[in-house]
Amino acid sequence: LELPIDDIDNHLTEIGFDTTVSEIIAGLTANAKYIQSKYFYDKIGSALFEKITSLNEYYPSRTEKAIISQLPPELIEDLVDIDIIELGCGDHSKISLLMRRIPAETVPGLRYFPIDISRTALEQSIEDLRDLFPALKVKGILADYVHQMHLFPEERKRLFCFFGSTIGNLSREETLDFMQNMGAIMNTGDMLFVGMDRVKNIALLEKAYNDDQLITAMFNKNILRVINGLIKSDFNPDNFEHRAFYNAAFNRIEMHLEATDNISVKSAFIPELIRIKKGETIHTENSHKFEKADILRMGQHAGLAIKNIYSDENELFSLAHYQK
Ligand code: AVJ
Repeated sequence: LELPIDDIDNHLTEIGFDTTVSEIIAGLTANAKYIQSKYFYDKIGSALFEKITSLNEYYPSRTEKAIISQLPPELIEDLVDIDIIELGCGDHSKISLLMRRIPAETVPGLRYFPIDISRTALEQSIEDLRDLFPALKVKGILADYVHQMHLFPEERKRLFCFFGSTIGNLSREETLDFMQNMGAIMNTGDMLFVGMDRVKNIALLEKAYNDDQLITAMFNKNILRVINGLIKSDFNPDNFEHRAFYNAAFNRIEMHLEATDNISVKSAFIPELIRIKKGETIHTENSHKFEKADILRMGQHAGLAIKNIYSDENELFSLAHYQK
């Protein structure tokens, strides 16, 4: 199978700028204000997130990496002549750990398709992967993997990788829809790895989103700069404080930006001002945590078999292995 190398297919144009603008403005003018967390990841946001992943308090990344490095050899041996499709590649560190385990003679038979809505993240991933594994065929897909599953290549057996507990950003309902859609597009033999952060001690969870160096606070506030660029608005991030806490009713960390004053913001796309009262918050992220029962239910809902759940010894984090 020959693949045009060296490129990124851009499918974001199919979503359209108008949709993006009206989606953002709808969130900012709603009763309970919100910004979707996918807007965190511009160049600066992606760099800040990468910094978060190496913080002492932020256990998920290093824990998941350790789990990937220790996947059983029998599983790795099966990864021959397949397409590896990574949803939301972010930085390439996790897929690199997996690739490093694959014998060099097998690598030319693999194709790697990172899919992300961030061009920066894609370009960086592709460049780094090519440096590390010159024999690997790589092609980036610039797209929203939740809504554009029809773009996944389907000529060969596939391993879908959804690392990093990114799935935790979806609502419970969206998660089930996502799993059901994945189950529907997967063919017999296709595999799905999903990284999931687990329900645990609340103090440990809250500390992971309130680090001492305030990097998470910067990451949270940066979303206002991203929004300023997209809807031509004049948010001043200094008018907001970072809030992150565990919501036990929903098993999730919530991040908010709390206004320290009464604020009015203008956007070039709407005539009226966006008004935010002192103490009011803009909800920027939900990061759901999963019980073992959730992991099993998600497989059942998708019509997928649960081959295994790989976890660290403290069950801080799990990598679920589903298969059709
Ligand atoms: C990339 C979505 C997994 O929810 O933990 C990190 C993002 N937000 N610190 C998460 C994040 C604040 C992260 N995910």
